[in-house]
Amino acid sequence: MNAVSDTSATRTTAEWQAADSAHYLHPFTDFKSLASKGSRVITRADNIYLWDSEGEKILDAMSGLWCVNVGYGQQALIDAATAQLKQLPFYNSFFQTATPPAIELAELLAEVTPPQFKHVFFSGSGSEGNDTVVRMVRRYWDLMGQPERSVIISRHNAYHGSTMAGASLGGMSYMHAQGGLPIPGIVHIQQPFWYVHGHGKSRDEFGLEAAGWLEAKILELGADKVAAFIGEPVQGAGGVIVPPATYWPEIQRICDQYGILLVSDEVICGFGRTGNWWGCETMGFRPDLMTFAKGVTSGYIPLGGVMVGNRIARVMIDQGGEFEHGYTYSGHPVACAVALANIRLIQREGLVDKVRNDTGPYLAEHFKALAEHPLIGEAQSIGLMGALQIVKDKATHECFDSALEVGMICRGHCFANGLIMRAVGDRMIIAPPLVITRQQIDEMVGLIRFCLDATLRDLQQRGLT
Ligand code: PXG
Repeated sequence: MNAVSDTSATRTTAEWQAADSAHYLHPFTDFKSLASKGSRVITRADNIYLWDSEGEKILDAMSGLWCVNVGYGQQALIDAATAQLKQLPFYNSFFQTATPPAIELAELLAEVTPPQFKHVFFSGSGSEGNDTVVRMVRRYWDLMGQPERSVIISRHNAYHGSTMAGASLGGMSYMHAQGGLPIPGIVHIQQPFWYVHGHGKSRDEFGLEAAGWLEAKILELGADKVAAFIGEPVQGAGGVIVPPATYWPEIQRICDQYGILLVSDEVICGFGRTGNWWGCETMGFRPDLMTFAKGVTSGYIPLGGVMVGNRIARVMIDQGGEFEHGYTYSGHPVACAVALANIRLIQREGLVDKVRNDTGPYLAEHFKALAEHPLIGEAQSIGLMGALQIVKDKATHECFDSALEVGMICRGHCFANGLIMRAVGDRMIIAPPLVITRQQIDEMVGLIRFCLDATLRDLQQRGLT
Protein backbone atom coordinates (compact mmCIF):
# COMPACT_ATOMS: atom_id res chain seq x y z
CA MET A 1 0.00 0.00 0.00
CA ASN A 2 1.41 3.40 -0.89
CA ALA A 3 0.94 6.67 1.02
CA VAL A 4 -2.14 7.66 -0.98
CA SER A 5 -4.07 4.48 -0.26
CA ASP A 6 -3.04 4.68 3.40
CA THR A 7 -4.69 8.10 3.62
CA SER A 8 -7.84 6.87 1.89
CA ALA A 9 -8.02 3.92 4.29
CA THR A 10 -8.46 6.29 7.22
CA ARG A 11 -12.24 6.00 6.83
CA THR A 12 -14.50 3.07 6.08
CA THR A 13 -16.55 3.00 2.89
CA ALA A 14 -19.70 3.83 4.87
CA GLU A 15 -17.98 6.87 6.40
CA TRP A 16 -16.80 8.10 3.00
CA GLN A 17 -20.30 7.65 1.60
CA ALA A 18 -21.93 9.51 4.47
CA ALA A 19 -19.59 12.50 4.12
CA ASP A 20 -19.99 12.37 0.33
CA SER A 21 -23.77 12.54 0.35
CA ALA A 22 -23.74 15.18 3.11
CA HIS A 23 -21.63 17.66 1.15
CA TYR A 24 -20.68 16.70 -2.38
CA LEU A 25 -22.93 17.41 -5.39
CA HIS A 26 -21.65 15.22 -8.22
CA PRO A 27 -21.79 16.13 -11.93
CA PHE A 28 -24.66 14.74 -14.05
CA THR A 29 -26.18 13.05 -11.01
CA ASP A 30 -29.61 12.63 -9.43
CA PHE A 31 -28.51 13.75 -5.97
CA LYS A 32 -31.44 12.13 -4.21
CA SER A 33 -31.02 8.76 -5.82
CA LEU A 34 -27.24 8.68 -5.26
CA ALA A 35 -27.66 9.59 -1.59
CA SER A 36 -29.87 6.54 -1.13
CA LYS A 37 -27.29 4.21 -2.73
CA GLY A 38 -23.93 5.76 -1.83
CA SER A 39 -21.02 6.38 -4.18
CA ARG A 40 -18.37 3.90 -5.08
CA VAL A 41 -15.20 5.46 -3.69
CA ILE A 42 -12.14 4.99 -5.89
CA THR A 43 -8.95 5.20 -3.90
CA ARG A 44 -6.04 4.30 -6.14
CA ALA A 45 -5.01 3.21 -9.61
CA ASP A 46 -2.21 1.63 -11.59
CA ASN A 47 -1.84 0.99 -15.34
CA ILE A 48 -5.41 0.11 -16.51
CA TYR A 49 -6.75 -0.87 -13.07
CA LEU A 50 -8.52 0.97 -10.25
CA TRP A 51 -9.15 -0.05 -6.66
CA ASP A 52 -12.12 1.04 -4.57
CA SER A 53 -12.39 1.64 -0.82
CA GLU A 54 -13.41 -2.01 -0.35
CA GLY A 55 -10.13 -3.07 -1.95
CA GLU A 56 -11.92 -4.38 -5.09
CA LYS A 57 -9.85 -4.31 -8.28
CA ILE A 58 -11.58 -2.89 -11.36
CA LEU A 59 -10.50 -2.92 -15.02
CA ASP A 60 -11.04 0.63 -16.24
CA ALA A 61 -12.25 0.20 -19.81
CA MET A 62 -13.19 3.92 -19.93
CA SER A 63 -9.75 5.48 -19.21
CA GLY A 64 -11.20 7.45 -16.31
CA LEU A 65 -13.52 9.52 -18.48
CA TRP A 66 -11.98 8.95 -21.93
CA CYS A 67 -8.80 10.64 -20.81
CA VAL A 68 -6.15 8.48 -19.13
CA ASN A 69 -4.56 7.57 -22.48
CA VAL A 70 -1.15 6.61 -21.04
CA GLY A 71 -2.68 4.70 -18.13
CA TYR A 72 -2.32 5.39 -14.43
CA GLY A 73 0.89 5.77 -12.44
CA GLN A 74 3.23 7.07 -15.16
CA GLN A 75 6.27 8.35 -13.31
CA ALA A 76 7.31 10.77 -16.08
CA LEU A 77 4.08 12.75 -15.65
CA ILE A 78 4.33 12.71 -11.87
CA ASP A 79 7.94 13.93 -12.03
CA ALA A 80 7.08 16.67 -14.52
CA ALA A 81 4.32 18.01 -12.26
CA THR A 82 6.50 17.85 -9.16
CA ALA A 83 9.42 19.63 -10.79
CA GLN A 84 7.20 22.37 -12.22
CA LEU A 85 5.37 22.86 -8.92
CA LYS A 86 8.74 23.54 -7.32
CA GLN A 87 10.08 25.74 -10.13
CA LEU A 88 7.00 27.88 -10.84
CA PRO A 89 3.58 26.58 -9.71
CA PHE A 90 1.66 29.35 -11.44
CA TYR A 91 2.00 32.34 -13.60
CA ASN A 92 -0.47 33.68 -16.13
CA SER A 93 -0.15 34.40 -19.84
CA PHE A 94 -2.03 37.69 -19.75
CA PHE A 95 -0.31 41.11 -19.78
CA GLN A 96 2.44 40.21 -22.22
CA THR A 97 3.92 37.35 -20.16
CA ALA A 98 4.43 33.63 -20.77
CA THR A 99 6.03 30.61 -19.08
CA PRO A 100 8.47 28.11 -20.60
CA PRO A 101 6.15 25.05 -20.34
CA ALA A 102 3.31 26.89 -22.11
CA ILE A 103 5.63 28.05 -24.90
CA GLU A 104 7.18 24.60 -25.32
CA LEU A 105 3.80 22.90 -25.35
CA ALA A 106 2.53 25.30 -28.02
CA GLU A 107 5.60 24.40 -30.08
CA LEU A 108 5.13 20.65 -29.59
CA LEU A 109 1.41 20.79 -30.39
CA ALA A 110 2.22 22.55 -33.66
CA GLU A 111 4.51 19.59 -34.42
CA VAL A 112 2.03 16.78 -33.66
CA THR A 113 -1.06 18.34 -35.26
CA PRO A 114 -1.88 18.50 -39.00
CA PRO A 115 0.18 21.03 -41.00
CA GLN A 116 -2.46 23.78 -41.09
CA PHE A 117 -2.02 24.25 -37.32
CA LYS A 118 0.78 26.44 -36.04
CA HIS A 119 -1.01 28.18 -33.14
CA VAL A 120 -2.87 27.20 -29.98
CA PHE A 121 -5.14 28.95 -27.47
CA PHE A 122 -5.17 27.24 -24.07
CA SER A 123 -8.15 26.67 -21.78
CA GLY A 124 -8.73 24.62 -18.65
CA SER A 125 -11.12 22.04 -20.14
CA GLY A 126 -12.89 20.86 -23.26
CA SER A 127 -16.01 22.87 -22.45
CA GLU A 128 -13.98 26.05 -22.11
CA GLY A 129 -12.19 25.16 -25.33
CA ASN A 130 -15.52 25.06 -27.12
CA ASP A 131 -16.50 28.42 -25.59
CA THR A 132 -13.27 29.71 -27.12
CA VAL A 133 -14.32 28.19 -30.46
CA VAL A 134 -17.59 30.15 -30.44
CA ARG A 135 -15.81 33.40 -29.54
CA MET A 136 -13.05 32.85 -32.08
CA VAL A 137 -15.29 31.83 -34.97
CA ARG A 138 -17.40 34.96 -34.50
CA ARG A 139 -14.33 37.17 -34.09
CA TYR A 140 -12.93 35.76 -37.34
CA TRP A 141 -16.04 36.64 -39.33
CA ASP A 142 -16.16 40.10 -37.72
CA LEU A 143 -12.59 40.69 -38.84
CA MET A 144 -13.49 39.41 -42.30
CA GLY A 145 -16.18 42.09 -42.49
CA GLN A 146 -19.01 39.53 -42.42
CA PRO A 147 -20.40 39.81 -38.87
CA GLU A 148 -23.77 38.42 -39.99
CA ARG A 149 -22.04 35.05 -40.46
CA SER A 150 -22.61 33.98 -36.87
CA VAL A 151 -24.63 30.74 -36.87
CA ILE A 152 -22.81 27.57 -35.86
CA ILE A 153 -24.27 24.26 -37.01
CA SER A 154 -23.83 21.21 -34.80
CA ARG A 155 -25.60 17.85 -34.45
CA HIS A 156 -28.22 16.22 -32.30
CA ASN A 157 -26.73 13.87 -29.70
CA ALA A 158 -23.33 15.59 -29.98
CA TYR A 159 -21.43 16.28 -26.77
CA HIS A 160 -19.33 19.44 -26.65
CA GLY A 161 -19.27 20.16 -22.91
CA SER A 162 -21.36 21.56 -20.14
CA THR A 163 -20.74 25.32 -20.04
CA MET A 164 -23.48 27.47 -21.59
CA ALA A 165 -21.81 27.48 -25.01
CA GLY A 166 -20.55 23.88 -24.74
CA ALA A 167 -23.99 22.56 -23.80
CA SER A 168 -25.57 24.68 -26.56
CA LEU A 169 -23.22 23.29 -29.19
CA GLY A 170 -23.97 19.85 -27.84
CA GLY A 171 -27.14 18.22 -29.03
CA MET A 172 -28.35 16.65 -25.79
CA SER A 173 -32.01 17.63 -25.46
CA TYR A 174 -32.09 16.79 -21.73
CA MET A 175 -29.30 19.33 -21.19
CA HIS A 176 -31.05 21.99 -23.28
CA ALA A 177 -34.19 21.45 -21.21
CA GLN A 178 -32.42 22.79 -18.12
CA GLY A 179 -31.49 26.46 -18.35
CA GLY A 180 -33.09 27.64 -21.57
CA LEU A 181 -30.48 26.36 -24.03
CA PRO A 182 -29.23 26.50 -26.70
CA ILE A 183 -27.98 30.09 -26.65
CA PRO A 184 -28.89 32.03 -29.81
CA GLY A 185 -27.10 31.29 -33.07
CA ILE A 186 -26.57 27.56 -32.63
CA VAL A 187 -28.64 25.06 -34.62
CA HIS A 188 -28.53 21.28 -34.96
CA ILE A 189 -28.85 18.71 -37.71
CA GLN A 190 -29.37 14.95 -37.33
CA GLN A 191 -26.38 12.75 -36.43
CA PRO A 192 -24.96 10.18 -38.89
CA PHE A 193 -26.15 7.13 -36.92
CA TRP A 194 -26.47 4.47 -39.60
CA TYR A 195 -27.66 1.63 -37.35
CA VAL A 196 -30.71 3.60 -36.20
CA HIS A 197 -31.44 5.98 -39.09
CA GLY A 198 -29.94 4.23 -42.09
CA HIS A 199 -31.64 0.85 -42.12
CA GLY A 200 -32.10 -0.41 -45.67
CA LYS A 201 -29.31 1.76 -47.10
CA SER A 202 -25.64 0.96 -47.49
CA ARG A 203 -23.37 2.71 -44.99
CA ASP A 204 -21.75 4.72 -47.79
CA GLU A 205 -25.07 5.81 -49.26
CA PHE A 206 -26.28 6.85 -45.82
CA GLY A 207 -23.04 8.78 -45.10
CA LEU A 208 -23.62 10.97 -48.14
CA GLU A 209 -27.27 11.45 -47.24
CA ALA A 210 -26.38 12.48 -43.66
CA ALA A 211 -23.74 14.95 -44.86
CA GLY A 212 -26.39 16.34 -47.21
CA TRP A 213 -28.40 17.44 -44.16
CA LEU A 214 -25.65 20.00 -43.55
CA GLU A 215 -26.03 21.40 -47.04
CA ALA A 216 -29.81 21.54 -46.65
CA LYS A 217 -29.45 23.46 -43.37
CA ILE A 218 -26.95 25.90 -44.93
CA LEU A 219 -29.35 26.58 -47.80
CA GLU A 220 -32.26 27.00 -45.37
CA LEU A 221 -30.34 29.55 -43.25
CA GLY A 222 -28.50 31.22 -46.14
CA ALA A 223 -24.78 30.54 -46.53
CA ASP A 224 -24.00 34.18 -45.69
CA LYS A 225 -25.37 33.58 -42.18
CA VAL A 226 -23.40 30.41 -41.41
CA ALA A 227 -20.07 30.74 -39.59
CA ALA A 228 -19.03 27.17 -38.88
CA PHE A 229 -19.87 23.50 -38.57
CA ILE A 230 -18.66 21.58 -35.51
CA GLY A 231 -18.53 17.82 -34.95
CA GLU A 232 -16.71 15.08 -33.10
CA PRO A 233 -14.94 12.89 -35.73
CA VAL A 234 -16.49 9.92 -33.90
CA GLN A 235 -19.26 10.85 -31.44
CA GLY A 236 -18.07 9.74 -28.02
CA ALA A 237 -20.52 10.48 -25.21
CA GLY A 238 -23.36 10.03 -27.71
CA GLY A 239 -22.45 6.33 -27.88
CA VAL A 240 -19.26 5.85 -29.95
CA ILE A 241 -21.02 6.35 -33.24
CA VAL A 242 -18.54 5.76 -36.04
CA PRO A 243 -19.84 7.57 -39.13
CA PRO A 244 -19.74 5.94 -42.57
CA ALA A 245 -16.45 6.53 -44.43
CA THR A 246 -18.23 8.80 -46.94
CA TYR A 247 -19.54 11.22 -44.29
CA TRP A 248 -16.63 13.48 -43.33
CA PRO A 249 -15.11 13.93 -46.82
CA GLU A 250 -18.56 15.09 -48.00
CA ILE A 251 -18.87 17.44 -44.99
CA GLN A 252 -15.47 18.86 -45.97
CA ARG A 253 -16.63 19.38 -49.56
CA ILE A 254 -19.77 21.19 -48.40
CA CYS A 255 -17.87 23.46 -45.97
CA ASP A 256 -15.37 24.30 -48.72
CA GLN A 257 -18.12 25.02 -51.22
CA TYR A 258 -19.85 27.52 -48.93
CA GLY A 259 -16.69 28.91 -47.29
CA ILE A 260 -17.79 27.69 -43.85
CA LEU A 261 -15.27 27.05 -41.09
CA LEU A 262 -14.91 23.41 -40.08
CA VAL A 263 -14.34 22.61 -36.40
CA SER A 264 -13.24 19.20 -35.18
CA ASP A 265 -13.94 18.53 -31.51
CA GLU A 266 -11.02 16.21 -30.73
CA VAL A 267 -11.54 16.14 -26.95
CA ILE A 268 -12.06 12.36 -27.07
CA CYS A 269 -10.61 11.42 -30.47
CA GLY A 270 -7.34 13.33 -30.08
CA PHE A 271 -4.00 11.98 -28.88
CA GLY A 272 -4.19 8.57 -30.49
CA ARG A 273 -7.62 7.28 -29.52
CA THR A 274 -8.66 6.37 -33.08
CA GLY A 275 -5.23 5.07 -34.17
CA ASN A 276 -3.95 8.37 -35.53
CA TRP A 277 -2.96 11.43 -33.54
CA TRP A 278 -6.26 13.09 -34.51
CA GLY A 279 -9.70 11.79 -35.34
CA CYS A 280 -9.86 14.08 -38.38
CA GLU A 281 -6.88 12.20 -39.82
CA THR A 282 -8.68 8.88 -39.36
CA MET A 283 -11.94 10.20 -40.85
CA GLY A 284 -10.29 12.18 -43.67
CA PHE A 285 -10.98 15.88 -43.19
CA ARG A 286 -9.01 19.08 -42.68
CA PRO A 287 -10.46 21.28 -39.92
CA ASP A 288 -9.82 25.01 -39.38
CA LEU A 289 -10.08 24.63 -35.59
CA MET A 290 -9.59 21.64 -33.28
CA THR A 291 -10.71 21.52 -29.66
CA PHE A 292 -8.66 19.27 -27.39
CA ALA A 293 -8.54 18.39 -23.65
CA LYS A 294 -8.56 15.04 -21.79
CA GLY A 295 -5.75 13.07 -23.54
CA VAL A 296 -3.46 16.14 -23.72
CA THR A 297 -2.45 15.44 -20.09
CA SER A 298 -3.96 11.93 -19.93
CA GLY A 299 -6.29 13.51 -17.37
CA TYR A 300 -3.55 13.78 -14.73
CA ILE A 301 -4.30 17.50 -14.46
CA PRO A 302 -6.90 19.70 -16.19
CA LEU A 303 -5.95 21.29 -19.50
CA GLY A 304 -7.73 22.02 -22.75
CA GLY A 305 -7.41 24.27 -25.73
CA VAL A 306 -8.05 25.02 -29.36
CA MET A 307 -5.66 24.50 -32.24
CA VAL A 308 -6.10 27.47 -34.56
CA GLY A 309 -5.57 26.85 -38.26
CA ASN A 310 -3.63 29.26 -40.45
CA ARG A 311 -6.77 30.51 -42.20
CA ILE A 312 -8.00 31.98 -38.89
CA ALA A 313 -4.68 32.66 -37.16
CA ARG A 314 -3.38 34.78 -40.05
CA VAL A 315 -6.45 37.01 -40.00
CA MET A 316 -6.45 37.40 -36.21
CA ILE A 317 -2.69 38.04 -36.03
CA ASP A 318 -2.24 40.18 -39.14
CA GLN A 319 -5.23 42.46 -38.58
CA GLY A 320 -4.35 43.09 -34.93
CA GLY A 321 -6.82 44.25 -32.27
CA GLU A 322 -7.25 42.54 -28.93
CA PHE A 323 -9.11 39.21 -28.69
CA GLU A 324 -11.16 39.90 -25.55
CA HIS A 325 -11.11 36.38 -24.19
CA GLY A 326 -9.01 34.16 -21.89
CA TYR A 327 -8.92 32.20 -18.67
CA THR A 328 -6.83 32.46 -15.49
CA TYR A 329 -5.54 28.98 -16.21
CA SER A 330 -4.85 29.46 -19.95
CA GLY A 331 -1.41 27.90 -20.31
CA HIS A 332 -1.12 26.83 -16.65
CA PRO A 333 2.59 25.94 -16.29
CA VAL A 334 2.08 22.75 -14.28
CA ALA A 335 -0.63 21.47 -16.63
CA CYS A 336 1.56 22.31 -19.64
CA ALA A 337 4.57 20.56 -18.07
CA VAL A 338 2.46 17.41 -17.56
CA ALA A 339 1.18 17.67 -21.15
CA LEU A 340 4.74 17.88 -22.46
CA ALA A 341 5.73 14.76 -20.51
CA ASN A 342 2.56 13.00 -21.64
CA ILE A 343 3.02 13.76 -25.36
CA ARG A 344 6.69 12.80 -25.24
CA LEU A 345 5.71 9.52 -23.57
CA ILE A 346 3.13 8.83 -26.29
CA GLN A 347 5.85 9.51 -28.87
CA ARG A 348 8.57 7.50 -27.10
CA GLU A 349 6.35 4.46 -26.58
CA GLY A 350 4.90 4.67 -30.10
CA LEU A 351 1.40 4.43 -28.62
CA VAL A 352 -0.40 5.85 -31.65
CA ASP A 353 1.18 3.31 -34.03
CA LYS A 354 0.50 0.57 -31.50
CA VAL A 355 -3.22 1.44 -31.50
CA ARG A 356 -3.35 1.69 -35.30
CA ASN A 357 -1.38 -1.45 -36.14
CA ASP A 358 -1.72 -3.76 -33.18
CA THR A 359 -4.20 -3.25 -30.34
CA GLY A 360 -6.88 -1.45 -32.40
CA PRO A 361 -7.14 -4.24 -35.01
CA TYR A 362 -6.91 -6.84 -32.22
CA LEU A 363 -9.87 -5.23 -30.41
CA ALA A 364 -11.75 -5.10 -33.73
CA GLU A 365 -11.32 -8.89 -34.13
CA HIS A 366 -12.77 -9.45 -30.68
CA PHE A 367 -15.64 -7.09 -31.45
CA LYS A 368 -16.42 -9.03 -34.62
CA ALA A 369 -16.87 -12.10 -32.43
CA LEU A 370 -18.97 -10.18 -29.90
CA ALA A 371 -21.31 -9.16 -32.72
CA GLU A 372 -22.41 -12.83 -32.77
CA HIS A 373 -23.74 -12.55 -29.21
CA PRO A 374 -27.56 -12.92 -29.18
CA LEU A 375 -28.00 -9.49 -27.59
CA ILE A 376 -25.67 -7.52 -29.85
CA GLY A 377 -27.06 -5.91 -32.99
CA GLU A 378 -23.98 -3.93 -33.92
CA ALA A 379 -20.39 -4.04 -32.64
CA GLN A 380 -18.32 -1.09 -33.83
CA SER A 381 -14.80 -0.12 -32.96
CA ILE A 382 -12.20 2.24 -34.28
CA GLY A 383 -8.77 2.37 -32.71
CA LEU A 384 -9.40 1.89 -29.02
CA MET A 385 -12.98 3.08 -28.79
CA GLY A 386 -15.88 0.73 -29.26
CA ALA A 387 -19.62 0.28 -28.89
CA LEU A 388 -21.91 -2.73 -28.52
CA GLN A 389 -25.52 -2.02 -29.41
CA ILE A 390 -27.87 -4.20 -27.37
CA VAL A 391 -31.01 -5.02 -29.36
CA LYS A 392 -34.16 -7.02 -29.02
CA ASP A 393 -34.20 -8.17 -32.65
CA LYS A 394 -30.97 -8.42 -34.59
CA ALA A 395 -32.75 -8.73 -37.95
CA THR A 396 -34.95 -5.65 -37.69
CA HIS A 397 -32.63 -3.58 -35.42
CA GLU A 398 -35.54 -3.28 -32.98
CA CYS A 399 -34.33 -1.99 -29.61
CA PHE A 400 -35.71 -2.84 -26.17
CA ASP A 401 -38.25 -0.48 -24.61
CA SER A 402 -36.08 2.27 -23.12
CA ALA A 403 -38.07 2.05 -19.86
CA LEU A 404 -36.49 -1.38 -19.28
CA GLU A 405 -33.06 0.28 -19.06
CA VAL A 406 -31.31 -2.78 -20.41
CA GLY A 407 -28.05 -0.87 -20.71
CA MET A 408 -28.19 -0.11 -17.00
CA ILE A 409 -28.82 -3.79 -16.23
CA CYS A 410 -25.66 -4.63 -18.17
CA ARG A 411 -23.74 -1.82 -16.49
CA GLY A 412 -24.85 -3.21 -13.13
CA HIS A 413 -23.24 -6.54 -13.99
CA CYS A 414 -20.05 -4.76 -15.08
CA PHE A 415 -20.01 -2.82 -11.82
CA ALA A 416 -20.41 -6.02 -9.80
CA ASN A 417 -17.74 -7.89 -11.76
CA GLY A 418 -14.79 -5.53 -11.77
CA LEU A 419 -15.29 -3.83 -15.13
CA ILE A 420 -16.01 -0.20 -15.96
CA MET A 421 -17.98 0.05 -19.19
CA ARG A 422 -20.39 2.94 -19.90
CA ALA A 423 -24.02 2.56 -20.92
CA VAL A 424 -25.43 5.16 -23.31
CA GLY A 425 -29.01 4.01 -23.46
CA ASP A 426 -28.60 0.40 -24.60
CA ARG A 427 -25.24 1.06 -26.24
CA MET A 428 -22.36 -0.28 -24.15
CA ILE A 429 -19.15 1.63 -24.77
CA ILE A 430 -15.47 1.30 -24.02
CA ALA A 431 -12.36 3.44 -24.48
CA PRO A 432 -9.54 1.74 -22.55
CA PRO A 433 -6.11 3.30 -21.92
CA LEU A 434 -3.89 3.19 -25.01
CA VAL A 435 -1.28 1.22 -23.07
CA ILE A 436 -3.63 -1.78 -22.83
CA THR A 437 -1.90 -4.99 -23.98
CA ARG A 438 -3.34 -7.83 -26.09
CA GLN A 439 -3.51 -9.98 -22.97
CA GLN A 440 -5.43 -7.25 -21.13
CA ILE A 441 -7.77 -6.90 -24.12
CA ASP A 442 -8.47 -10.65 -23.77
CA GLU A 443 -9.22 -10.08 -20.08
CA MET A 444 -11.46 -7.07 -20.82
CA VAL A 445 -13.41 -8.86 -23.57
CA GLY A 446 -13.80 -11.92 -21.31
CA LEU A 447 -15.42 -9.69 -18.68
CA ILE A 448 -17.62 -7.99 -21.30
CA ARG A 449 -18.85 -11.38 -22.55
CA PHE A 450 -19.53 -12.55 -19.01
CA CYS A 451 -21.60 -9.41 -18.30
CA LEU A 452 -23.52 -9.71 -21.59
CA ASP A 453 -24.35 -13.33 -20.75
CA ALA A 454 -25.54 -12.28 -17.29
CA THR A 455 -27.71 -9.56 -18.86
CA LEU A 456 -29.18 -12.07 -21.31
CA ARG A 457 -30.03 -14.45 -18.45
CA ASP A 458 -31.78 -11.59 -16.58
CA LEU A 459 -33.83 -10.73 -19.64
CA GLN A 460 -34.71 -14.37 -20.26
CA GLN A 461 -35.81 -14.80 -16.65
CA ARG A 462 -38.11 -11.79 -17.04
CA GLY A 463 -39.48 -13.25 -20.28
CA LEU A 464 -38.21 -10.33 -22.35
CA THR A 465 -36.31 -12.24 -25.06
N1 PXG B 1 -16.06 17.79 -26.22
C1 PXG B 1 -16.16 16.45 -26.23
C2 PXG B 1 -16.17 15.71 -27.53
C3 PXG B 1 -16.22 15.75 -25.02
O1 PXG B 1 -16.34 14.41 -25.03
C4 PXG B 1 -16.10 17.87 -23.86
C5 PXG B 1 -16.02 18.49 -25.08
C6 PXG B 1 -16.06 18.70 -22.62
O2 PXG B 1 -14.86 18.55 -21.97
P1 PXG B 1 -14.76 18.89 -20.40
O3 PXG B 1 -13.28 18.78 -20.14
O4 PXG B 1 -15.24 20.28 -20.22
O5 PXG B 1 -15.61 17.90 -19.67
C7 PXG B 1 -16.19 16.47 -23.81
C8 PXG B 1 -16.28 15.79 -22.48
C9 PXG B 1 -19.57 10.84 -20.87
C10 PXG B 1 -18.83 12.11 -20.65
O6 PXG B 1 -20.52 10.60 -20.14
C11 PXG B 1 -18.07 12.66 -21.66
C12 PXG B 1 -17.42 13.88 -21.45
C13 PXG B 1 -17.52 14.51 -20.23
C14 PXG B 1 -18.29 13.94 -19.22
C15 PXG B 1 -18.97 12.75 -19.42
O7 PXG B 1 -19.22 10.08 -21.77
N2 PXG B 1 -16.74 14.45 -22.50
